[in-house]
Amino acid sequence: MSQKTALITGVTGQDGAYLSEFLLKKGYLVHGIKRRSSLFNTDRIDHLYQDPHVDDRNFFLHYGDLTDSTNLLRIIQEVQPDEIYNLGAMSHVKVSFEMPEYTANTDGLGALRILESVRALGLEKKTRIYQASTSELYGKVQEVPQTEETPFYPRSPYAVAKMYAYWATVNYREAYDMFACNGILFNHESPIRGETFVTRKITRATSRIALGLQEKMYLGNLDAKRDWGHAKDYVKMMWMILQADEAEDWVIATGTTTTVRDFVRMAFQHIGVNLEFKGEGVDEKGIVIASDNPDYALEVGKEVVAVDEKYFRPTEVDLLIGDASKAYRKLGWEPKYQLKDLVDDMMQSDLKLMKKDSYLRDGGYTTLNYFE
Ligand code: NDP
Ligand code: GDR
Repeated sequence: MSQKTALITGVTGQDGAYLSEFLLKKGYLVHGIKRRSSLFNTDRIDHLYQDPHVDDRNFFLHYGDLTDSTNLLRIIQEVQPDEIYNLGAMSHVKVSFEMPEYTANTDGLGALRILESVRALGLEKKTRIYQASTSELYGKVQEVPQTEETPFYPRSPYAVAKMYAYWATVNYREAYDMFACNGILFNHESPIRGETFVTRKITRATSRIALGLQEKMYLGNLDAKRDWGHAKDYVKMMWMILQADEAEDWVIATGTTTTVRDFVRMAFQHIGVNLEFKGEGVDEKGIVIASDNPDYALEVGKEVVAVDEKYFRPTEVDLLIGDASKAYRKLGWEPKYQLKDLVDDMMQSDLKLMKKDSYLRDGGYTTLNYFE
């Protein structure tokens, strides 16, 4: 079988990084689109980087942006991909309320630009397209658990933009017989999750509190429930979706849901600390009630979690829990990670990373001001 070529938008993101490594291991030629930025933005894929001056490369990066049609068209023409994974997005739900137009342009029209480029280049029969759709489409609870048939009710500019992309994907499949699929993925996390998503914010802050680098963490809605899986399991499913016999839309989820509050408890349990939550609404606090790990001893009675309403969203998604039985049945979906494994993986990694910060602090290598 000849070597396949994949093009990944959002290659510098959490999923882009895991998917690149996964596809390279499968023997693909992998091309990724990265944005120009004033600082290096390739931390997550630096281990895959190959010197452009050597032969036999299988990983290539192109500058580009989902808001730039001609750039996308040119890259797709050059690369002639067998598979495109459209993972690029302004992916933060809360931020989308502050940047609704940019979010619509990138997350909504960006998907259209990819689909239309493939069609304009006459690649409809060659190129298979994966669209990164999301459980945020379900928004306000209509039914639980959520399946491929559950109606959508988006609750943020992000979800509204992703809904446009979802239907554009379905429409191009039906109108032009393209192999274009939506993966409706529920939240998936990892040690390389962006630091402002709630799970990573919690594991990072818990580690910093344990090491005495920070006093407490401030969070928003502790009652929100999410179906959290591990990104490593989920990128494999993106690939399987494009290897299926037919182009379809798929829910990928673990089928269990947990509150933000319980995720915090689990992160502290990892370091041998038990928390109790007291109070209600903005007055709710997470207090240490027992601490039995001498490495990370925290004083009993210490307040380590507080609520700050600035993290509340104008419209919230209260409860997500997915039913991935179609993917279990037809694709053989079998996640390796349970929630506890995910929390342990993230905590181990963040404890290591934050220890670096404490060594720097103890060594006196703190940031200086430019004019001092
Ligand atoms: P990240 O936020 O980690 O990564 C997003 C990627 O998109 C980054 O590489 C980012 O570049 C890039 N990007 C942002 N804006 C643009 C733009 N205008 N043009 C081109 N690239 C852009 O997201 P994840 O890896 O977590 O998610 C991948 C995709 O899956 C996203 O589309 C997300 O909406 C969707 N999704 C994610 C879920 C999750 O739980 N993780 C669940 C369901 C869907 P840079 O690094 O320069 O910022
Ligand atoms: P989400 O992820 O909005 O589900 O979108 P996020 O981790 O941002 O929020 C999950 C839930 O936690 C609540 N929350 C907080 N969230 C953040 N970020 N910061 C806080 O301090 C905080 N406190 C409580 C939120 O209100 C929310 O209910 C993610 C993204 O990856 C999307 O791109 C993706 O489509 C969906 O998951 C599925």
